[in-house]
Parts: sequence; structure tokens; C-alpha cells
Amino acid sequence: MDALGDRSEWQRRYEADGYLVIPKLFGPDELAPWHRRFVAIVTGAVPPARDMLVMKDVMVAKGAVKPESPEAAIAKVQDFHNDPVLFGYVTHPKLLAVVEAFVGPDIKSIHTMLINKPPNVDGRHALHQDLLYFPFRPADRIIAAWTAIEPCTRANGCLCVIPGSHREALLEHENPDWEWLNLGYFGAKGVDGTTERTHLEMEPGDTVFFHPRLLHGSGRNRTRGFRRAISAHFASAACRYLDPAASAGGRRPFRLVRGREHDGAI
Ligand SMILES: O=C(O)CCC(=O)C(=O)O
Repeated sequence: MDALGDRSEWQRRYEADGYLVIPKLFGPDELAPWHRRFVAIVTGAVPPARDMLVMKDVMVAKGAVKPESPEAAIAKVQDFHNDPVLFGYVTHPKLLAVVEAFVGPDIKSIHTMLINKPPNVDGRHALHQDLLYFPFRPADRIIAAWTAIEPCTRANGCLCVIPGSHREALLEHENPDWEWLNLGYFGAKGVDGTTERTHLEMEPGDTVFFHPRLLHGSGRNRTRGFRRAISAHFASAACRYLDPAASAGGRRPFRLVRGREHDGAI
């Protein structure tokens, strides 16, 4: 065991629940540059890096809400693999030490985002499984990391999970029947708000790692502040596409962040 914690205890909890929270994985000095960079991007002080998507909340985009500031307009900044500051989260040795315990030594970054939940918009994420977005396997060698940048509470729409749901199959997903739904925020069919959930209230720097079949989502921000989190998905560099033809072209923004490449893999 080192300063980070006991790997076998991590495994036990992750296998049982499908997620693992490591409190205070990052300190305020580590979070501050990522937070500042987000604000600089959305206020226009720094141009978005190549491939980066700065996504407005649907209620702002459709004129249903007038944002009080540029920051209040944004739902997320996605695909920041070309931003040297934000990508520092993804390559951070403390994050990769935990990812390695679940994914193995050869690790690719497969998706990155900073989720900004402003006040006054709906901003909910229906319960879903991230494996939907990843057409390669094995699923057990894919993992998400999600770090609170600000306190995440039930009041401001913290993450909620259904413990143990990672043991179920990948479900069909659909657009929930909600008036305001951000692009690509699908929900698992047949799983509704009445299913028993665990709310993950987290302090800045607390980090949850979760399995790609874990059902998770988040509620509305009912406070006057923001709820911000930085997140990345990782996969073993040995994962293979379900459809081998999909691997051609190298179009995807995958980056090897530890270890080595594998022939014929993602
Ligand atoms: O940050 C949130 O509110 C939800 C994030 C999420 O659903 C995800 O990371 O897949």
C-alpha cells in the first residue's frame, strides 16, 4: 500500500459496486489550473484547442434562458486532448495509478470533458451506461474518472449511481421524454427516476472511478452557483473494436498515456 491506498480494497469495492470514490485525490493547487483554463476558454480569453467542442446548454442555445455570464451558457467542454493544461488531468500520475490498477499498464485516453452545470437550466443527465459510446471491448478494461472541481451536492446535481448495475448487460438507450435535453444525453430504456439510486456527494478533488456499464446520471442544479467536474475515460490499449473495420483511419482522438501500443487494437 502507498499514499494512494490499498489496491486490493479498491478491487473489492469496485467489483462489488461498480465504482470507487477516492477522497481528495487532488488538492486545490492541482485543481486550480484546470478550473482557470475552463473559465479562460468559455470567456474567450483562450481560444479552444483544435477538435475541442464547447457546448452550450440546450436551454441557452434555444433562447429559453438568458445566461447571466458566458460561463452560465456552457454545458460542457469536450475533447480537450489538444489542450495542454486540461490534458494535464488525464496524464496526471495519481489518476493513472488508479486507472492502471483496473485497466492494466497500457492505457489510452478515449474521451475527455469538463462538465459545467450552471444554475437556471435543466442540465440533468438521465441514468445511462457509458459503454454505449465505446464500440470496443472488453468492457472491464474501460473506466471513467470523474473529479469534482467544486462541491457536488444533491442540491446542485451531484452524480448518482445504481450500485452493482455494472453486472447487468448493456441496455438499450433512448432520448428521455424531457422538454430540455442536451445533445447526446441518452437514457437507458426502462430505468426511470424511481429506481433506487445512491447520490455521490463529493468535495473538490474527490474522484470517482466507475465501470462503463454502471448506471449513472445527475440531477438539476437547484442552487445559484455552478457544479463543475472534470472527467476522462480510459481503455486498455489492447482493447479491440467489436467491428474491426471501425479501427481504420486513426480518426479518433485516442492518446496513449501510459505503456505501449498493441497491434490491431484501438
Ligand atoms: O457530470 C454529470 O453530471 C454527468 C456525467 C456523466 O453522465 C458521464 O460522465 O457520463
